[in-house]
Amino acid sequence: MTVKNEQFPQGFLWGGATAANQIEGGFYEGNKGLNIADVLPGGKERLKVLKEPGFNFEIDKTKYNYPNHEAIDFYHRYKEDIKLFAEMGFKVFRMSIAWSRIFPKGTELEPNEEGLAFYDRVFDELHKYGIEPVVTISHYEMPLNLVKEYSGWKSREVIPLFERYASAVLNRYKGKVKYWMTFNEINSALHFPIMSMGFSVQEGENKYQKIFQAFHHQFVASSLAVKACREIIPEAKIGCMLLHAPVYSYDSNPENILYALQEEQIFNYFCGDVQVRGEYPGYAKRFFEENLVDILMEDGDLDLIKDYTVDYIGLSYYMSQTQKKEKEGLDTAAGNLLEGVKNPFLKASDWGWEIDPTGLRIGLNRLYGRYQIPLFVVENGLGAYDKIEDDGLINDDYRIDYLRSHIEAMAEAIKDGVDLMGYTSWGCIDLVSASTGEFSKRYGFIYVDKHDDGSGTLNRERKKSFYWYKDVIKSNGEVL
Ligand code: BGP
Repeated sequence: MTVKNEQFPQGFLWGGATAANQIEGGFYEGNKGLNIADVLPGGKERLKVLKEPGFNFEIDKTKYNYPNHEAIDFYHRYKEDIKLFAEMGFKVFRMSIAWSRIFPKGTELEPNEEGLAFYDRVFDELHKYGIEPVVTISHYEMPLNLVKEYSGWKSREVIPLFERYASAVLNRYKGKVKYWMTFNEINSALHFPIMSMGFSVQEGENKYQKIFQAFHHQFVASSLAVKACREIIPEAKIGCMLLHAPVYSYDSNPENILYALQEEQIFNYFCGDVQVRGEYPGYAKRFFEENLVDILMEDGDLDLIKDYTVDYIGLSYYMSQTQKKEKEGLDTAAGNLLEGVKNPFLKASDWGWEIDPTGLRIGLNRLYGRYQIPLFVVENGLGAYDKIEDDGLINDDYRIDYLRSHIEAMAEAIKDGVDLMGYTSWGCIDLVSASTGEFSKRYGFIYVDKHDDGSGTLNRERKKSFYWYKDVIKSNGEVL
Protein backbone atom coordinates (compact mmCIF):
# COMPACT_ATOMS: atom_id res chain seq x y z
CA MET A 1 0.00 0.00 0.00
CA THR A 2 1.36 3.41 -0.93
CA VAL A 3 0.16 6.67 0.54
CA LYS A 4 0.17 9.65 -1.77
CA ASN A 5 -0.46 13.33 -1.59
CA GLU A 6 -3.92 14.59 -2.39
CA GLN A 7 -4.34 14.31 -6.13
CA PHE A 8 -8.02 13.87 -6.96
CA PRO A 9 -10.30 16.89 -6.76
CA GLN A 10 -12.93 17.06 -4.03
CA GLY A 11 -16.19 15.65 -5.33
CA PHE A 12 -14.43 13.25 -7.71
CA LEU A 13 -17.03 10.72 -8.83
CA TRP A 14 -15.79 7.30 -7.72
CA GLY A 15 -17.89 4.28 -8.49
CA GLY A 16 -18.48 1.27 -10.68
CA ALA A 17 -20.02 0.58 -14.07
CA THR A 18 -22.40 -1.95 -15.60
CA ALA A 19 -24.90 -2.30 -18.44
CA ALA A 20 -28.49 -3.52 -18.23
CA ASN A 21 -28.11 -6.45 -20.58
CA GLN A 22 -25.01 -7.72 -18.79
CA ILE A 23 -26.47 -7.76 -15.28
CA GLU A 24 -30.26 -7.70 -15.21
CA GLY A 25 -31.51 -10.98 -16.58
CA GLY A 26 -35.31 -11.14 -16.26
CA PHE A 27 -35.29 -11.01 -20.02
CA TYR A 28 -38.99 -11.75 -20.34
CA GLU A 29 -40.17 -10.06 -17.15
CA GLY A 30 -42.03 -6.82 -16.67
CA ASN A 31 -43.28 -6.88 -20.29
CA LYS A 32 -39.76 -6.44 -21.59
CA GLY A 33 -39.29 -7.09 -25.29
CA LEU A 34 -36.40 -9.02 -26.77
CA ASN A 35 -33.28 -7.09 -27.62
CA ILE A 36 -30.02 -7.69 -29.44
CA ALA A 37 -28.20 -8.97 -26.36
CA ASP A 38 -30.90 -11.60 -25.85
CA VAL A 39 -29.97 -13.32 -29.11
CA LEU A 40 -26.20 -13.29 -28.66
CA PRO A 41 -24.88 -16.74 -27.75
CA GLY A 42 -22.35 -17.31 -25.00
CA GLY A 43 -18.85 -18.74 -25.08
CA LYS A 44 -16.76 -19.16 -28.22
CA GLU A 45 -19.78 -18.67 -30.45
CA ARG A 46 -20.13 -15.06 -29.30
CA LEU A 47 -16.93 -13.73 -30.79
CA LYS A 48 -17.54 -15.77 -33.91
CA VAL A 49 -20.98 -14.31 -34.58
CA LEU A 50 -19.78 -10.82 -33.78
CA LYS A 51 -17.09 -11.09 -36.43
CA GLU A 52 -18.86 -13.04 -39.13
CA PRO A 53 -21.27 -11.55 -41.64
CA GLY A 54 -24.78 -12.89 -41.85
CA PHE A 55 -25.71 -13.13 -38.19
CA ASN A 56 -29.38 -13.97 -37.87
CA PHE A 57 -31.10 -12.36 -34.96
CA GLU A 58 -33.04 -15.35 -33.63
CA ILE A 59 -32.88 -17.44 -30.49
CA ASP A 60 -31.88 -21.03 -31.22
CA LYS A 61 -32.09 -22.86 -27.90
CA THR A 62 -31.01 -26.13 -29.52
CA LYS A 63 -27.66 -24.71 -30.54
CA TYR A 64 -26.49 -22.16 -28.01
CA ASN A 65 -26.81 -20.91 -24.49
CA TYR A 66 -27.79 -17.30 -23.96
CA PRO A 67 -26.01 -15.94 -20.88
CA ASN A 68 -27.74 -12.56 -20.91
CA HIS A 69 -31.15 -14.15 -20.27
CA GLU A 70 -30.51 -14.58 -16.58
CA ALA A 71 -27.21 -12.68 -16.37
CA ILE A 72 -26.55 -12.13 -12.65
CA ASP A 73 -30.20 -11.50 -11.87
CA PHE A 74 -29.76 -7.87 -10.87
CA TYR A 75 -33.41 -7.53 -11.84
CA HIS A 76 -34.33 -9.28 -8.60
CA ARG A 77 -31.21 -8.70 -6.52
CA TYR A 78 -30.56 -5.01 -7.08
CA LYS A 79 -31.12 -4.18 -3.42
CA GLU A 80 -28.46 -6.58 -2.24
CA ASP A 81 -26.05 -5.34 -4.91
CA ILE A 82 -26.61 -1.67 -4.24
CA LYS A 83 -26.07 -2.28 -0.55
CA LEU A 84 -22.66 -3.73 -1.40
CA PHE A 85 -21.84 -0.76 -3.65
CA ALA A 86 -22.77 1.53 -0.78
CA GLU A 87 -20.51 -0.45 1.53
CA MET A 88 -17.62 0.31 -0.86
CA GLY A 89 -18.58 3.96 -0.63
CA PHE A 90 -19.63 4.50 -4.26
CA LYS A 91 -20.47 8.10 -5.07
CA VAL A 92 -21.91 7.09 -8.43
CA PHE A 93 -23.13 3.94 -10.13
CA ARG A 94 -23.06 3.67 -13.91
CA MET A 95 -25.84 1.57 -15.35
CA SER A 96 -27.94 1.59 -18.46
CA ILE A 97 -31.63 1.46 -19.13
CA ALA A 98 -32.74 -1.38 -21.39
CA TRP A 99 -34.60 0.29 -24.24
CA SER A 100 -36.71 -2.83 -24.69
CA ARG A 101 -37.99 -2.61 -21.10
CA ILE A 102 -39.36 0.83 -21.84
CA PHE A 103 -40.47 0.29 -25.44
CA PRO A 104 -40.62 -3.51 -25.84
CA LYS A 105 -40.84 -3.39 -29.61
CA GLY A 106 -39.37 0.05 -29.98
CA THR A 107 -42.39 1.26 -31.93
CA GLU A 108 -45.08 1.70 -29.24
CA LEU A 109 -46.53 5.14 -28.71
CA GLU A 110 -46.51 4.88 -24.93
CA PRO A 111 -43.77 3.57 -22.64
CA ASN A 112 -44.19 0.36 -20.67
CA GLU A 113 -45.03 1.32 -17.09
CA GLU A 114 -43.56 -1.85 -15.58
CA GLY A 115 -40.22 -1.12 -17.17
CA LEU A 116 -40.24 2.48 -16.01
CA ALA A 117 -41.20 1.43 -12.49
CA PHE A 118 -38.28 -1.00 -12.28
CA TYR A 119 -35.72 1.77 -12.85
CA ASP A 120 -37.59 4.01 -10.41
CA ARG A 121 -37.01 1.37 -7.79
CA VAL A 122 -33.33 1.08 -8.69
CA PHE A 123 -32.75 4.85 -8.64
CA ASP A 124 -34.60 5.19 -5.33
CA GLU A 125 -32.49 2.46 -3.83
CA LEU A 126 -29.30 4.18 -5.01
CA HIS A 127 -30.42 7.51 -3.58
CA LYS A 128 -31.19 5.84 -0.29
CA TYR A 129 -27.41 5.50 0.06
CA GLY A 130 -26.53 8.83 -1.54
CA ILE A 131 -25.30 7.19 -4.76
CA GLU A 132 -25.91 9.17 -7.96
CA PRO A 133 -26.83 7.11 -11.01
CA VAL A 134 -24.88 7.69 -14.24
CA VAL A 135 -27.13 6.41 -16.99
CA THR A 136 -26.31 5.24 -20.48
CA ILE A 137 -29.42 5.53 -22.59
CA SER A 138 -28.35 2.85 -25.06
CA HIS A 139 -25.79 0.18 -24.24
CA TYR A 140 -25.76 -2.68 -26.78
CA GLU A 141 -29.42 -3.64 -26.46
CA MET A 142 -31.62 -2.18 -29.16
CA PRO A 143 -35.11 -3.76 -29.29
CA LEU A 144 -34.94 -6.76 -31.59
CA ASN A 145 -38.04 -5.70 -33.44
CA LEU A 146 -36.20 -2.61 -34.71
CA VAL A 147 -33.42 -4.84 -35.97
CA LYS A 148 -35.89 -6.97 -37.86
CA GLU A 149 -38.13 -4.22 -39.16
CA TYR A 150 -35.55 -1.59 -39.96
CA SER A 151 -32.11 -3.30 -39.93
CA GLY A 152 -31.27 -1.29 -36.85
CA TRP A 153 -29.42 2.01 -37.27
CA LYS A 154 -29.10 1.48 -41.03
CA SER A 155 -32.48 3.09 -41.19
CA ARG A 156 -33.27 6.72 -40.51
CA GLU A 157 -36.69 5.69 -39.25
CA VAL A 158 -35.16 4.58 -35.99
CA ILE A 159 -34.20 8.17 -35.10
CA PRO A 160 -37.66 9.36 -33.97
CA LEU A 161 -38.20 6.08 -32.13
CA PHE A 162 -35.01 6.62 -30.18
CA GLU A 163 -35.98 10.23 -29.55
CA ARG A 164 -39.30 9.07 -28.10
CA TYR A 165 -37.50 6.60 -25.86
CA ALA A 166 -34.87 9.13 -24.73
CA SER A 167 -37.52 11.75 -23.98
CA ALA A 168 -39.59 9.23 -22.03
CA VAL A 169 -36.73 8.32 -19.70
CA LEU A 170 -35.48 11.89 -19.37
CA ASN A 171 -38.97 12.99 -18.39
CA ARG A 172 -39.62 10.17 -16.02
CA TYR A 173 -36.29 10.37 -14.19
CA LYS A 174 -35.70 14.10 -14.28
CA GLY A 175 -35.67 14.33 -10.51
CA LYS A 176 -33.48 11.27 -10.10
CA VAL A 177 -30.69 11.26 -12.67
CA LYS A 178 -28.15 14.05 -13.21
CA TYR A 179 -25.59 12.29 -15.39
CA TRP A 180 -26.51 10.82 -18.76
CA MET A 181 -24.75 9.40 -21.80
CA THR A 182 -26.28 8.65 -25.17
CA PHE A 183 -24.67 5.67 -26.99
CA ASN A 184 -22.18 3.38 -25.31
CA GLU A 185 -18.83 3.15 -27.13
CA ILE A 186 -20.38 4.57 -30.27
CA ASN A 187 -17.15 4.10 -32.24
CA SER A 188 -16.96 0.38 -31.39
CA ALA A 189 -19.26 -0.23 -34.35
CA LEU A 190 -16.23 0.01 -36.60
CA HIS A 191 -15.36 -3.42 -35.25
CA PHE A 192 -18.66 -4.86 -34.02
CA PRO A 193 -21.68 -3.15 -35.57
CA ILE A 194 -24.03 -5.91 -34.40
CA MET A 195 -24.07 -4.87 -30.76
CA SER A 196 -24.46 -1.13 -31.11
CA MET A 197 -26.04 -0.77 -34.54
CA GLY A 198 -28.13 -3.89 -34.91
CA PHE A 199 -26.79 -5.20 -38.21
CA SER A 200 -23.85 -7.14 -39.54
CA VAL A 201 -22.01 -6.18 -42.68
CA GLN A 202 -22.63 -8.75 -45.40
CA GLU A 203 -20.04 -10.25 -47.71
CA GLY A 204 -19.42 -7.90 -50.63
CA GLU A 205 -20.97 -4.84 -48.95
CA ASN A 206 -19.03 -1.61 -48.47
CA LYS A 207 -18.55 -1.83 -44.69
CA TYR A 208 -17.68 1.83 -44.34
CA GLN A 209 -20.71 3.03 -46.27
CA LYS A 210 -23.04 1.04 -44.00
CA ILE A 211 -21.34 1.98 -40.77
CA PHE A 212 -20.82 5.68 -41.41
CA GLN A 213 -24.38 6.10 -42.63
CA ALA A 214 -25.57 4.46 -39.41
CA PHE A 215 -23.21 6.69 -37.41
CA HIS A 216 -24.88 9.68 -39.00
CA HIS A 217 -28.27 8.43 -37.84
CA GLN A 218 -26.89 7.92 -34.33
CA PHE A 219 -25.33 11.40 -34.31
CA VAL A 220 -28.67 12.97 -35.17
CA ALA A 221 -30.42 10.79 -32.58
CA SER A 222 -27.80 11.65 -29.97
CA SER A 223 -28.19 15.38 -30.62
CA LEU A 224 -31.95 15.02 -30.28
CA ALA A 225 -31.40 13.38 -26.90
CA VAL A 226 -29.05 16.21 -25.88
CA LYS A 227 -31.71 18.71 -26.98
CA ALA A 228 -34.38 16.89 -24.98
CA CYS A 229 -32.09 16.74 -21.96
CA ARG A 230 -31.40 20.49 -22.10
CA GLU A 231 -35.14 21.17 -22.23
CA ILE A 232 -36.29 18.64 -19.67
CA ILE A 233 -33.42 18.70 -17.15
CA PRO A 234 -31.38 21.88 -17.78
CA GLU A 235 -29.14 21.21 -14.80
CA ALA A 236 -28.17 17.70 -15.98
CA LYS A 237 -24.96 16.78 -17.78
CA ILE A 238 -25.17 14.63 -20.87
CA GLY A 239 -22.15 13.07 -22.54
CA CYS A 240 -21.13 10.90 -25.43
CA MET A 241 -19.29 7.65 -24.74
CA LEU A 242 -16.21 6.61 -26.68
CA LEU A 243 -14.10 3.48 -26.68
CA HIS A 244 -10.68 5.05 -26.38
CA ALA A 245 -7.65 3.01 -27.37
CA PRO A 246 -4.81 5.41 -28.16
CA VAL A 247 -2.84 4.45 -31.24
CA TYR A 248 0.95 4.14 -31.26
CA SER A 249 3.09 3.85 -34.32
CA TYR A 250 5.11 0.63 -34.35
CA ASP A 251 8.31 2.59 -35.04
CA SER A 252 9.57 5.97 -36.14
CA ASN A 253 9.10 5.33 -39.85
CA PRO A 254 7.05 8.34 -40.96
CA GLU A 255 4.87 6.05 -43.09
CA ASN A 256 3.87 4.14 -39.97
CA ILE A 257 3.40 7.33 -37.98
CA LEU A 258 1.07 8.62 -40.64
CA TYR A 259 -0.81 5.33 -40.70
CA ALA A 260 -1.16 5.40 -36.90
CA LEU A 261 -2.42 8.97 -37.10
CA GLN A 262 -5.06 8.00 -39.63
CA GLU A 263 -6.20 5.08 -37.48
CA GLU A 264 -6.36 7.45 -34.52
CA GLN A 265 -8.47 9.91 -36.51
CA ILE A 266 -11.00 7.41 -37.77
CA PHE A 267 -11.28 5.18 -34.74
CA ASN A 268 -10.55 7.41 -31.76
CA TYR A 269 -11.54 10.87 -32.91
CA PHE A 270 -14.17 10.75 -35.62
CA CYS A 271 -17.21 10.24 -33.37
CA GLY A 272 -15.90 12.62 -30.73
CA ASP A 273 -15.19 15.26 -33.35
CA VAL A 274 -18.81 15.17 -34.46
CA GLN A 275 -20.38 14.84 -31.02
CA VAL A 276 -18.15 17.32 -29.19
CA ARG A 277 -17.19 19.83 -31.87
CA GLY A 278 -20.48 19.53 -33.69
CA GLU A 279 -19.11 19.02 -37.17
CA TYR A 280 -17.73 16.43 -39.52
CA PRO A 281 -13.93 16.74 -39.40
CA GLY A 282 -11.83 17.72 -42.42
CA TYR A 283 -10.02 14.38 -42.67
CA ALA A 284 -13.37 12.58 -43.01
CA LYS A 285 -13.89 14.10 -46.45
CA ARG A 286 -10.84 12.37 -47.87
CA PHE A 287 -11.57 9.14 -46.00
CA PHE A 288 -15.08 9.10 -47.42
CA GLU A 289 -13.85 9.77 -50.95
CA GLU A 290 -11.23 7.05 -50.80
CA ASN A 291 -13.64 4.54 -49.31
CA LEU A 292 -16.61 5.42 -51.49
CA VAL A 293 -18.71 6.61 -48.59
CA ASP A 294 -21.55 8.92 -49.44
CA ILE A 295 -23.66 9.89 -46.45
CA LEU A 296 -27.26 10.72 -47.04
CA MET A 297 -28.32 13.63 -44.84
CA GLU A 298 -31.46 15.69 -44.48
CA ASP A 299 -31.77 19.44 -44.21
CA GLY A 300 -31.29 20.48 -40.64
CA ASP A 301 -29.14 17.49 -39.61
CA LEU A 302 -25.89 19.42 -39.56
CA ASP A 303 -27.43 22.35 -37.68
CA LEU A 304 -28.82 20.02 -35.06
CA ILE A 305 -25.45 18.31 -34.66
CA LYS A 306 -23.79 21.71 -34.35
CA ASP A 307 -26.30 23.08 -31.84
CA TYR A 308 -26.53 20.09 -29.51
CA THR A 309 -23.07 18.91 -28.65
CA VAL A 310 -22.29 17.01 -25.46
CA ASP A 311 -21.24 18.36 -22.06
CA TYR A 312 -18.57 15.79 -21.31
CA ILE A 313 -16.86 12.75 -22.78
CA GLY A 314 -17.41 9.40 -21.11
CA LEU A 315 -14.77 6.96 -22.17
CA SER A 316 -13.80 3.36 -21.74
CA TYR A 317 -10.14 2.50 -21.54
CA TYR A 318 -8.80 -1.04 -21.60
CA MET A 319 -5.81 -0.97 -23.92
CA SER A 320 -3.74 0.96 -26.39
CA GLN A 321 -3.17 -0.24 -29.94
CA THR A 322 0.03 -0.39 -31.92
CA GLN A 323 -0.21 0.02 -35.66
CA LYS A 324 2.04 -0.61 -38.65
CA LYS A 325 1.13 -0.14 -42.26
CA GLU A 326 2.56 -3.47 -43.44
CA LYS A 327 1.80 -6.10 -40.85
CA GLU A 328 3.32 -9.13 -42.59
CA GLY A 329 5.61 -11.20 -40.46
CA LEU A 330 4.49 -9.53 -37.24
CA ASP A 331 2.40 -11.02 -34.48
CA THR A 332 -0.96 -9.39 -34.28
CA ALA A 333 -2.26 -8.51 -30.85
CA ALA A 334 -4.36 -11.60 -31.29
CA GLY A 335 -6.82 -11.43 -28.47
CA ASN A 336 -7.28 -7.74 -28.82
CA LEU A 337 -10.61 -6.57 -30.05
CA LEU A 338 -8.74 -4.08 -32.16
CA GLU A 339 -6.56 -5.36 -34.94
CA GLY A 340 -3.13 -3.99 -34.18
CA VAL A 341 0.29 -5.57 -33.91
CA LYS A 342 1.82 -6.82 -30.68
CA ASN A 343 3.55 -4.18 -28.62
CA PRO A 344 6.80 -5.73 -27.30
CA PHE A 345 6.75 -3.46 -24.25
CA LEU A 346 3.38 -4.59 -22.94
CA LYS A 347 1.97 -7.64 -21.21
CA ALA A 348 -1.55 -8.78 -21.94
CA SER A 349 -4.54 -10.12 -20.02
CA ASP A 350 -5.64 -13.74 -20.39
CA TRP A 351 -7.78 -12.55 -23.28
CA GLY A 352 -4.88 -10.83 -25.01
CA TRP A 353 -5.89 -7.27 -24.08
CA GLU A 354 -2.62 -5.39 -23.70
CA ILE A 355 -2.22 -3.78 -20.30
CA ASP A 356 -0.98 -0.22 -20.58
CA PRO A 357 -1.70 2.26 -17.77
CA THR A 358 0.53 4.89 -19.37
CA GLY A 359 -1.73 4.65 -22.40
CA LEU A 360 -4.55 5.95 -20.20
CA ARG A 361 -2.51 9.02 -19.29
CA ILE A 362 -1.63 9.52 -22.95
CA GLY A 363 -5.24 9.06 -24.06
CA LEU A 364 -6.61 11.47 -21.44
CA ASN A 365 -4.06 14.08 -22.48
CA ARG A 366 -4.84 13.64 -26.14
CA LEU A 367 -8.59 13.84 -25.63
CA TYR A 368 -8.48 16.80 -23.30
CA GLY A 369 -5.96 18.59 -25.48
CA ARG A 370 -8.26 18.16 -28.45
CA TYR A 371 -11.64 18.91 -26.90
CA GLN A 372 -11.13 20.87 -23.68
CA ILE A 373 -14.28 19.57 -22.05
CA PRO A 374 -14.48 17.37 -18.92
CA LEU A 375 -13.62 13.71 -19.27
CA PHE A 376 -15.10 10.85 -17.28
CA VAL A 377 -13.50 7.39 -17.29
CA VAL A 378 -16.67 5.34 -17.18
CA GLU A 379 -15.05 1.96 -17.91
CA ASN A 380 -11.70 0.46 -17.07
CA GLY A 381 -10.82 -2.87 -15.54
CA LEU A 382 -9.22 -6.26 -15.82
CA GLY A 383 -11.10 -9.29 -17.06
CA ALA A 384 -9.52 -12.24 -15.24
CA TYR A 385 -10.17 -15.78 -14.03
CA ASP A 386 -10.78 -15.67 -10.28
CA LYS A 387 -10.22 -18.55 -7.92
CA ILE A 388 -11.96 -19.17 -4.63
CA GLU A 389 -9.36 -20.40 -2.15
CA ASP A 390 -10.04 -23.23 0.31
CA ASP A 391 -10.68 -20.67 3.02
CA GLY A 392 -13.30 -19.04 0.81
CA LEU A 393 -11.25 -15.93 -0.01
CA ILE A 394 -10.73 -14.49 -3.47
CA ASN A 395 -7.32 -12.91 -3.54
CA ASP A 396 -7.43 -10.87 -6.73
CA ASP A 397 -4.17 -9.00 -6.29
CA TYR A 398 -3.72 -8.93 -10.09
CA ARG A 399 -6.90 -6.84 -10.32
CA ILE A 400 -5.76 -4.51 -7.57
CA ASP A 401 -2.42 -4.03 -9.36
CA TYR A 402 -4.17 -3.28 -12.62
CA LEU A 403 -6.58 -0.79 -11.12
CA ARG A 404 -3.95 0.86 -8.96
CA SER A 405 -1.70 1.50 -11.94
CA HIS A 406 -4.57 2.98 -13.93
CA ILE A 407 -5.71 5.18 -11.06
CA GLU A 408 -2.12 6.41 -10.72
CA ALA A 409 -2.14 7.20 -14.43
CA MET A 410 -5.32 9.25 -13.96
CA ALA A 411 -3.71 11.12 -11.09
CA GLU A 412 -0.79 11.98 -13.38
CA ALA A 413 -3.17 13.10 -16.10
CA ILE A 414 -4.91 15.39 -13.61
CA LYS A 415 -1.51 16.87 -12.76
CA ASP A 416 -0.97 17.30 -16.50
CA GLY A 417 -4.01 19.57 -16.43
CA VAL A 418 -6.76 17.19 -17.57
CA ASP A 419 -10.23 17.96 -16.22
CA LEU A 420 -11.38 14.55 -15.02
CA MET A 421 -14.81 14.19 -13.42
CA GLY A 422 -14.69 10.66 -12.16
CA TYR A 423 -13.92 7.00 -12.49
CA THR A 424 -16.31 4.08 -12.63
CA SER A 425 -14.44 0.84 -12.89
CA TRP A 426 -16.02 -1.65 -15.28
CA GLY A 427 -17.97 -4.61 -14.02
CA CYS A 428 -17.84 -3.60 -10.36
CA ILE A 429 -19.81 -6.77 -9.83
CA ASP A 430 -19.07 -9.84 -12.00
CA LEU A 431 -21.28 -9.84 -15.07
CA VAL A 432 -21.64 -11.29 -18.58
CA SER A 433 -18.74 -10.30 -20.79
CA ALA A 434 -19.87 -8.38 -23.85
CA SER A 435 -17.35 -9.77 -26.33
CA THR A 436 -17.24 -13.38 -25.13
CA GLY A 437 -20.57 -13.92 -23.41
CA GLU A 438 -18.67 -15.62 -20.60
CA PHE A 439 -19.07 -15.35 -16.86
CA SER A 440 -15.55 -16.62 -16.32
CA LYS A 441 -14.10 -13.36 -17.64
CA ARG A 442 -14.60 -11.55 -14.36
CA TYR A 443 -14.11 -7.86 -13.59
CA GLY A 444 -15.84 -7.44 -10.26
CA PHE A 445 -15.00 -6.39 -6.75
CA ILE A 446 -17.93 -8.67 -5.98
CA TYR A 447 -17.82 -12.29 -7.04
CA VAL A 448 -21.02 -13.81 -8.39
CA ASP A 449 -21.39 -17.57 -8.25
CA LYS A 450 -22.45 -18.07 -11.85
CA HIS A 451 -20.59 -20.06 -14.47
CA ASP A 452 -20.25 -20.42 -18.20
CA ASP A 453 -22.48 -23.49 -18.29
CA GLY A 454 -25.24 -21.51 -16.59
CA SER A 455 -24.86 -23.20 -13.20
CA GLY A 456 -24.31 -21.37 -9.91
CA THR A 457 -26.15 -20.15 -6.85
CA LEU A 458 -25.86 -16.46 -7.85
CA ASN A 459 -24.52 -15.78 -4.37
CA ARG A 460 -22.41 -12.66 -3.99
CA GLU A 461 -18.99 -12.61 -2.23
CA ARG A 462 -16.62 -9.74 -1.54
CA LYS A 463 -13.20 -10.16 -3.20
CA LYS A 464 -9.98 -8.76 -1.75
CA SER A 465 -10.24 -5.86 -4.23
CA PHE A 466 -13.58 -4.91 -2.61
CA TYR A 467 -11.84 -3.82 0.58
CA TRP A 468 -9.01 -2.21 -1.35
CA TYR A 469 -11.38 -0.10 -3.48
CA LYS A 470 -13.31 0.90 -0.39
CA ASP A 471 -10.10 2.45 1.00
CA VAL A 472 -9.34 4.11 -2.31
CA ILE A 473 -12.71 5.84 -2.30
CA LYS A 474 -12.59 6.70 1.37
CA SER A 475 -9.21 8.39 0.93
CA ASN A 476 -10.25 10.05 -2.35
CA GLY A 477 -7.53 8.15 -4.19
CA GLU A 478 -4.77 8.84 -1.71
CA VAL A 479 -4.47 5.33 -0.40
CA LEU A 480 -3.74 3.01 -3.28
C1 BGP B 1 -16.84 -2.51 -23.35
C2 BGP B 1 -18.31 -2.52 -23.17
C3 BGP B 1 -18.81 -3.20 -21.97
C4 BGP B 1 -17.91 -4.26 -21.41
C5 BGP B 1 -16.43 -4.02 -21.55
C6 BGP B 1 -15.54 -5.20 -21.31
O1 BGP B 1 -16.55 -2.69 -24.68
O2 BGP B 1 -18.87 -1.22 -23.16
O3 BGP B 1 -20.12 -3.56 -22.22
O4 BGP B 1 -18.34 -5.52 -21.57
O5 BGP B 1 -16.10 -3.50 -22.79
O6 BGP B 1 -15.54 -6.05 -22.39
P1 BGP B 1 -15.72 -7.59 -22.30
O7 BGP B 1 -16.98 -7.81 -21.56
O8 BGP B 1 -15.80 -8.07 -23.69
O9 BGP B 1 -14.53 -8.11 -21.59
